[in-house]
Amino acid sequence: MNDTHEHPAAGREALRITTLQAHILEQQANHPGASGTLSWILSALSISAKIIADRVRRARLENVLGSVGTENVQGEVQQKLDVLANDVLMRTLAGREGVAIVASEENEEPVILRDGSHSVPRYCVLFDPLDGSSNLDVCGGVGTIFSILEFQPGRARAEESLLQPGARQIAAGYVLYGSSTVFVLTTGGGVDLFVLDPGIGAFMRVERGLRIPAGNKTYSVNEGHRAGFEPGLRRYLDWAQAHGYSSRYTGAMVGDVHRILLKGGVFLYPSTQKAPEGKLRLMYEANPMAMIIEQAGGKAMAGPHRRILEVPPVGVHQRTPVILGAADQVDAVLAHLGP
Ligand code: AHM
Ligand code: MG
Repeated sequence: MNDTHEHPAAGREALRITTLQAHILEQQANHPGASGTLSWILSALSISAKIIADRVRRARLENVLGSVGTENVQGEVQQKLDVLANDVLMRTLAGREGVAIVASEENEEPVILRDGSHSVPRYCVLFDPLDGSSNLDVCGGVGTIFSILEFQPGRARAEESLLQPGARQIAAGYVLYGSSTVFVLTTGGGVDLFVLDPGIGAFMRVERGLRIPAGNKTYSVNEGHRAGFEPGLRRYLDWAQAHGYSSRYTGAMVGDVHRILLKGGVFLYPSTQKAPEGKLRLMYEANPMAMIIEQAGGKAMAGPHRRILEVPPVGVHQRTPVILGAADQVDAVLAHLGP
């Protein structure tokens, strides 16, 4: 008699143990034509995240806090760990056959690793290696943000492949180096959450298909810039304060977006009189976060009528205003803005 029994974990996601690596292979199996190239790139990003997490944790002990005394292409002071994290990502991605071009906040020009004359698709990987790095000196949360686009062979200049609107992203994600290290990933079929188990050195899947909750009366914006905000945004802040809203702002977009993904609310980095395009970079900050937020049921806008994902890119380091979060909370902001 055949008396085999199905283990309860076969039917219940909560009982399964799934690493990021296994998750990536699972996703690949759902796309029968997939070459596995993208999976290799995601695995390089996961290894980079583990190395960077380790460096961030030991930064004070190894005396790698503080600035290197140089500025990046944005004219911002580079922290030693910005440079270190950038180097880790460059070195892991350089070894992956499927990566054609790498573009980073820390490099003025994209790095062309390989051309596209190859039988399988190749990809462009764009990233901010250590977002919010000024938080490092005070042990605050920092993160890595990445965006993956398909390389388009046959263009006059290889770099032109990078200038695709965010709606064309193949995958996007971030890693938050906080009280634990979390990896958030979307490949266009929802948003999944992984936590690094330091004991075994693997990212473990802890949640699938995240949805941003509605009804959280919290906004996240640097109110120190209020005097330079457009009148509609100042009206929104007055309205929110009169209606019992709270304010939360960590100074690292990754930390603020992660809170909003799990708890709701809205994050803003708007245009100001001094910085009409805002501060955040479209290609490796706003676009990947916008894809994640939309995949989790939220909204991500560059202005009253334009999704971030539809902003036409003209340069790798261009900036964009950002309003993103739970759909109800983004709508509340938009309702106060001018036409
Ligand atoms: P960075 O990429 O140089 O770290 O700058 C981006 C960061 C975001 O993480 C954060 O939301 C913002 O800058 C904070 O800027 P501000 O200090 O102007 O509020
Ligand atoms: Mg940044």
